[in-house]
Parts: sequence; structure tokens; C-alpha cells
Amino acid sequence: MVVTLLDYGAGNVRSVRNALVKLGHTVENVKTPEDIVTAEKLIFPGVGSFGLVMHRLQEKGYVEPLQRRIRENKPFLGICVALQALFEGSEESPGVPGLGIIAGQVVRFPETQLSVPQIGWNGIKLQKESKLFTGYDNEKLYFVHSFHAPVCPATKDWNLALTDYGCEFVSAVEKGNVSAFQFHPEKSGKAGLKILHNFLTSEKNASSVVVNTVRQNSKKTQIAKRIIACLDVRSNDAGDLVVTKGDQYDVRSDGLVRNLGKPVELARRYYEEGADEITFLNITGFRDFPMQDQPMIEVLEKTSENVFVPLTIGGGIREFTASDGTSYTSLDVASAYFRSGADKVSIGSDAVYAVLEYLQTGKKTGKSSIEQISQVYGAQAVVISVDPRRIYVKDPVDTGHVVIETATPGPGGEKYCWYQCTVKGGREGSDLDVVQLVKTCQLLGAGEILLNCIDKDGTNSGFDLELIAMVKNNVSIPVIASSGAGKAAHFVDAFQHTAADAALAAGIFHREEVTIKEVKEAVQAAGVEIR
Ligand code: 1PR
Repeated sequence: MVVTLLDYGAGNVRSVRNALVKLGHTVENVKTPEDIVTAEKLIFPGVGSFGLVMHRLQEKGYVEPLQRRIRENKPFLGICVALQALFEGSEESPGVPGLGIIAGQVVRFPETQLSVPQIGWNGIKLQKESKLFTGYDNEKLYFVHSFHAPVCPATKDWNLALTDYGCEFVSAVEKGNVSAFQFHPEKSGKAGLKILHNFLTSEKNASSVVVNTVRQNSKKTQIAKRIIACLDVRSNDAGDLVVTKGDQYDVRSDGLVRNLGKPVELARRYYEEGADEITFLNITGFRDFPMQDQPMIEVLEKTSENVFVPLTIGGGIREFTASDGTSYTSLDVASAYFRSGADKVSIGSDAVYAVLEYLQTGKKTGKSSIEQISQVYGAQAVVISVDPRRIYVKDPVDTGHVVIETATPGPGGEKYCWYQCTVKGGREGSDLDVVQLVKTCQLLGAGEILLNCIDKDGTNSGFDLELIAMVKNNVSIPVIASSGAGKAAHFVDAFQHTAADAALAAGIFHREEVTIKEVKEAVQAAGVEIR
């Protein structure tokens, strides 16, 4: 079948396109407003903020045709912000009118104990029978958003599924042939592909009236803790792009860069084994300019053809002037990655520079990579990769930094330490501590923290729980625990002793010491919610 995609050039719609191709369909883009009305099946993947989406639709003259298509009950599927766009407006972009199909306003998640944005795999409670969920077996689906459609009388006829995250919100709507999901089916693994398949193959509903038989699961849904596989990528001495792995960031063994496999193949293996997310870090990105480093773009393009869980890319997200004088903003670099299949970008060194600049003036410039990318793609697309190392001190006073008393004393028996932020893969230190960094990054618009630890990296000795707990206490955005996992029990520790939202590992997975399945079994056996 020919599926029409409403791609207005805002971000990663490659994943939706790839999912449709994988399901055997041909994808065409909307080229004129008329295409919106005449398309047989229309998919609208919303990317970016509510205001940005509506602005682009207005600009291209798509608002009226969309309203008409929906009024005429022609097959329509909206994803993420596209569900929100069906409403009259959103707290995210006050004063910007939505499509106005459903009465009411989209609102921000309440400040609770839970991290905002909601990033991860959550359940749904189906409210009525729907062909879209034929064969669906209560699997968790992937969500990433800070704003949601509240359950209210105006949504009653539309509610297809509800989800709990601090409050109950509308996670899917359907009326006749018009449907929209807050979750991302194209990023929800095999369960998501099945739902997309159902949308594409279901016959048209003759009328917009639906049978309102409440079906199943009214049990509260819970977000799962995520298990992430990380691939540190760089060129080896023969010039091949390889997955490598360091010990405390030293990736050479006997003078040569360790080679643990090919990025695209390894990523696919981890997807098949049940990884909730895959992260690629171009670890020499501070040196090589990524826009000229085509292999990383290619890695993303190829990976996203077969991997239907979220992909993060880090390394070299910063502004750059090439030798021919062409200037690239960090937004240009990030956009190239989003277009190639990334869902999130991870900023390392440049976040440290941005925070140092902010702390000097106390003023946002709007020009940092964090601000620029967050503004266009939303906070949830901006991860900060932190590379801290412990600085031990005998006395906690007068360091000018947030110091903790540690259960692991330093080499001279020091009982206190602070965490110094580094740049260029730990090659240079800074006078910034990890708490200053993460708090300021959140203020500048970051949506998630990937918390490495140089002291722990590659040691197999377990995560630095003191570091993770401290960072978690200082931000409300999700935190990914990273560095040091050596066995499944270490993941259990991370989730039982800290409030980490996800845990990431590299070495143990690459060396096949522990599988993702074993990690998940151990975590689940400990009573932690898992996918
Ligand atoms: O500074 O924006 O160009 O980004 C560079 C990125 O590359 C940063 O995210 C930085 O963490 C990463 N990086 C730079 N050098 C290295 C290195 O290893 N020499 N890798 C490096 C950092 C850390 C983790 C690792 C975990 C888990 N890798 O991501 O995968 O520690 O490892 P484990 O489970 O084996 O212990 P920029």
C-alpha cells in the first residue's frame, strides 16, 4: 500500500518511514495541501514543540486540509505532538491555536516525584475495542514527552487508551478512522510495528461511531526502568569504524584501539536481545568534525532501518567552521543526526563550556548548543553526557564545590570527594563540579542526563551509587546511570539504591559476559518494573 507521510522537515521522521518500509509499504510525502485530503492513509508524526508544529502547519497551508480530512473521517494517524495538535491549545506554547478537533488544552506533567519529561516504556489501559490493537498483548510502549492530554469530559468519546504517569492522561485517541497516539509505535519494538501494521491494513470504519465496550486492564500503568546498550565508536588504527571500549577511558590495549565489533551489527543484536535503547558515542567527536565524519551518519541510517527502539548519538555536537570556511551551528550538526535516524543527541564537552559561560554572567544567551537544539527539537531530544572524575579532599570546606562524604575513601584515606567535570573524553579537567553542571544544563533546556564516571568506566566494579544519588537529588529530568556494570546484580543495585531512571552498560554486553535478558530477569526478580 502507498502510505502518505506528513513530513514538514522538523526532525526524525526517518524512523516512521523505516518502520513503514519494513512492513512492506511504499511511502510518499505530502507535497501539496491537497495531498492531505486525497491520501488513502495519512500518518502525521509530530516532532518538536507544539508551537513549532502548528507554526509549520500554518506556514504550509496544512491546517484547513487536516481539519477537513478529520471531519470527513478519512484514515488518519497522528503520533506524539500530533495527538496534542488535535486539541485547542497547549501550555507549551500559550496563545498558539491547535487544530481544535478536541476541546481543551494540553498541559505539563505535574511536579511529582517522577522525572519530567517522561522518557521510557509505559503501559496503556485500553478503553474500547479497536482494530488498531488486534493482537496487542499488553506490551509496554515507548513514550517521550513533557506535556499530555488530560482526561476530561471533552475527551470521553475519543479516549482509546489511558496511561498513568504522576496522573492519568490520554495516551491514544480514536473516533472512526481518525486516531492518534502519544506513544511512538515506530520506536516501540515489535509491539509498535504490529500496531502500525493494524492501522495500515484495517478496513475503513463506515461511520465515526465506535462500539464503546470498555475492554481490559484498568490496573495502574507503570513506567519501566530502562536498560541501555552503549557503543563507543571511533576509527581504529586501520581506519575502520569500530565499537571500542576503554578502561577508565583508555581504549588502547598493547598500543592499539580495541575492536569489539561493528556498530550497525552490534546495535541490531542488542535490539533483538531486548535493549530498551541504543546509544552511540563518537568518542573522538571532539577532534573530528562529525559533519565530515560520514560513517557516523551512515551508522545511524543503517541502524534505523532495522532497530525500532530509540537511538541516541553523541560526540562532536557543537558549532564548527570547516577548513573551506563553511560554518555549522550545533543545530546544523544535530539536525543532520536527527534526519539520519537519531531520536536524541548527547552533548559532552560543549555542555561544560556552555555552563561555564552561563555561570559567568547568569544570563541565557539562547546560543548554546543545549538551548538551540532544545528550542527546536524539545528538551527530550537533548541528553547531556557527563564525564566526571573524583577529586578526593581531606577537608570538605573551602573547595567551592559540592562535596560528599564517601564510603570509598581516596588513596590517602581521604573521606570526602567532589566530582570534577571533564571535556574531550576526560583529557582535560575543569573547575566545574557535576552538581553545577547538571543543574545548569537542566535550566538551559536539557531533557536527560547520561551520567558516566571515569573512575568506574570499564572496571566491572558496579556503578558509582553515591554519584548517581547526588545527581538525582539535584535535577528533575531523567538520569541514566553509566559506567562500571560488571554483573546483573549491579543494575539491581542502581535501581534499588538510587532513583536512576535507566542504567547503561557497554563492556559486559560487548564481551558477552552478561546478556540484556539476564540483566532484565535479575532486575525484574528484584521487584523493579521492567519491559
Ligand atoms: O565531548 O560532546 O564530543 O562527546 C564525546 C562523547 O564521547 C562523550 O559522551 C564521552 O562520554 C564519550 N567519550 C569520550 N572519550 C571516551 C573514551 O572512552 N575514551 N567514552 C568516551 C565514554 C563512557 C560510557 C561507557 C560507559 C559504560 N564512554 O559511555 O560506555 O562508561 O562502560 P562500561 O559498562 O564498560 O563500564 P563530546
